[in-house]
Amino acid sequence: MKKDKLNPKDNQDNPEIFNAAVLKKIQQVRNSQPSIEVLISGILSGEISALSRAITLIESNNKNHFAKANSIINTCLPYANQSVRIGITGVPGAGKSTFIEAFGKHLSSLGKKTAVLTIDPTSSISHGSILGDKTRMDELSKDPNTYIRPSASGDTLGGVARKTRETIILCEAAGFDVIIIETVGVGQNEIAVHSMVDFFLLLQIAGAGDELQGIKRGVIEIADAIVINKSDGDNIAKTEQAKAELNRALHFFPPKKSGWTPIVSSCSAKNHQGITEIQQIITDYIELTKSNTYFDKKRAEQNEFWLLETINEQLKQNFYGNTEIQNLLEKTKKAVQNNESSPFAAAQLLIETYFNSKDQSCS
Ligand SMILES: Nc1nc2c(ncn2[C@@H]2O[C@H](COP(=O)(O)OP(=O)(O)O)[C@@H](O)[C@H]2O)c(=O)[nH]1
Ligand SMILES: [Mg+2]
Repeated sequence: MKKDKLNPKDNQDNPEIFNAAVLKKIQQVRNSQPSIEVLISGILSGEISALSRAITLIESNNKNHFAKANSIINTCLPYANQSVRIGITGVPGAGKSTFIEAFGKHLSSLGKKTAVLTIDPTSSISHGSILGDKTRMDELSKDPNTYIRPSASGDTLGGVARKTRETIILCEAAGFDVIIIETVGVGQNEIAVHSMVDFFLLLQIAGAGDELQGIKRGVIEIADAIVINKSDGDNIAKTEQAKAELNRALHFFPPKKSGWTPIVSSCSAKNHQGITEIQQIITDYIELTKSNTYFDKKRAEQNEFWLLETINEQLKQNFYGNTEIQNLLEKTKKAVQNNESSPFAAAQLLIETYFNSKDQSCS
């Protein structure tokens, strides 16, 4: 049998050979990882391979990658902020991906560079296709002006959202003019996406009923435009009716801080109809909010939100990841269930134990 130099068993009698082979392998892997400087200069000159590698560092849960990712983001930050960030939400099957394909193609024809990021923490559960899902956006992915990046799946919403936000910064530094974030409408997602975009678009389908579309009052309240998709064939009449109903409903909402009145529109993403009108709505919004300073104010508020959100997220992770707390929490849960301790007293005890364990690890 042939000896495998990388197999320790085959090299027991000659550890030098084994060590040399391993060292060479490690060296090769190290050499294939570009330095932070190379990644940064690649991103700033719009190289997609550098951008993709840096995003992979952001998405990594490896502690060694955190510092690298942070350093890249901080260096790129002064070059970011120049884009228009658009959030698109709607139930699975509403046509978000089809719409983004049509919209992205249109933007590309105007010479604009678009990055499409998707947030879908549910994808790890459903493992893909719902109602003829078009997540791959085959046509758009071939467009040289467009970059499509699905989110890291199987993470917490907070984690996915933070990584997406950092990815936005890198895409902007790489020269993308428009950043589109697609998210599945499940309530919590929209709030996270709303706090990272300038314009929030809700995609609906006519006649499905609010219940089926999972549309909560809160989502309509944060939408800057509600677009009824699939306005084609037999659906056109239903779309017009739905538009009228939505317009009536919107009258009952208080005016927005942005000074913008939300617009109800329709399109057929499949037939590429109504797309230029939607782009005009977004352009009008950006013009208005830039002239009344809301645009910059909102971005500043979003930065503050993410500062606090990140602190909350990391404190929580550190607390629940602490082994002493994990053991105590299991016991405490039982005591609380059996009414042997009040939830508040038990929480207090857990938090004190956590801080004591931190004090000890610092001294
Ligand atoms: N008739 C019609 N079908 C559409 C339209 N847009 C999307 N679809 C179809 O609806 C299904 C779901 O679309 P998809 O873009 O994957 O929806 P998503 O889950 O919201 O991203 C697919 O079969 C699409 O071909 C449209 O404008 N008209
Ligand atoms: Mg989709």
